[in-house]
Amino acid sequence: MIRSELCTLLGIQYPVFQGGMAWIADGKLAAAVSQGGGLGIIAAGNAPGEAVREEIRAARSLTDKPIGVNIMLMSPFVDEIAQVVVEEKVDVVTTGAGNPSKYMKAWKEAGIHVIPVVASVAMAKLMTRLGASALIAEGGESGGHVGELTTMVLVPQVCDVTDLPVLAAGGIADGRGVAAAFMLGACGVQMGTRFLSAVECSIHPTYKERILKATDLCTMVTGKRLGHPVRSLRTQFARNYAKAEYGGTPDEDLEALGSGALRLAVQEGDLEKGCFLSGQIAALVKKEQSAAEIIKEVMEGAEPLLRGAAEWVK
Ligand code: TUI
Repeated sequence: MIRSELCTLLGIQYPVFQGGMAWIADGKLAAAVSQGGGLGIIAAGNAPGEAVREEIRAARSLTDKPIGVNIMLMSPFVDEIAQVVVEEKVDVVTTGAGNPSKYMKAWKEAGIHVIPVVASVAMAKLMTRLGASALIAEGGESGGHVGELTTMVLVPQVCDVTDLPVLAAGGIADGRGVAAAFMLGACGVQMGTRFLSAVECSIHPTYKERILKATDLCTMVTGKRLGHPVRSLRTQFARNYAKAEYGGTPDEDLEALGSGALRLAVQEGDLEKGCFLSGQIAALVKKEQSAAEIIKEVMEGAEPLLRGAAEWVK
């Protein structure tokens, strides 16, 4: 069984986080992941504070294990969500798509473990100085909002500038990815795309089917021109968006094209107008399974690889 300092720190069985996927990671999915021994994370996304509070309570009704909330820092509701996580005494806050500095003191005083996603060495240093409990080094193989660096390049550089536990994210969906992440210096992983196929993940059947049928070149990045690069499945929507982006469509029209697109993918399975966020590793996601089975399979898959690594040394 693979355990690391993250397990002791957070009181979890396996050093596996489920990524905070906007519109997708609700209380039900998070509770299933936590019950399965990982850390389930509710995504606040662009939802208002009270909606996030309801999901936290839903998760608490399903599990007594630790639960996290991911706060997307570009949300218009970020201030009220920052307060809700304190009032609801969540165990862990992860942050994404920005700099959480101004909230960290209050979260720490409330006894919350703050574990930011960092996409650069500078952010890793800053978050270490401000008292984060651990860091998530997320490479651009991930779905959703992406940074410049790959997981392979980012993880060892982040490990070099911090004494905190580091989780690797982006491009991990099986035991090989976990073993590789540990070799790079990480002591845990965060997976998003792999959990899209979880039985407890309530996305539209079309979304699940597209993930299960995905191949190696199935994703693309759009949104660079507006400064919010996002990785998604190469659907009709993504192709149209890219055409508009590189064809001189005005910024306001481009914003309008993207507005509501995450919800349309997740709830309606709308291939024309929906944005189906996915990591590059989708092709490795082959069947629907419970969250608990996913965690067990991935972590048990890493064990023989890590044991066998010694064979390379003559
Ligand atoms: O946040 C994510 N992934 C996301 S957020 C999201 S919702 C969204 N909707 C519309 C447009 C954009 C996003 C969908 N997927 N991952 C974590 C992540 N954080 N990746 C990269 C970063 C990051 C980037 C810059 C973290 C910190 C950062 O700092 C910038 C600064 O302020 O210096």
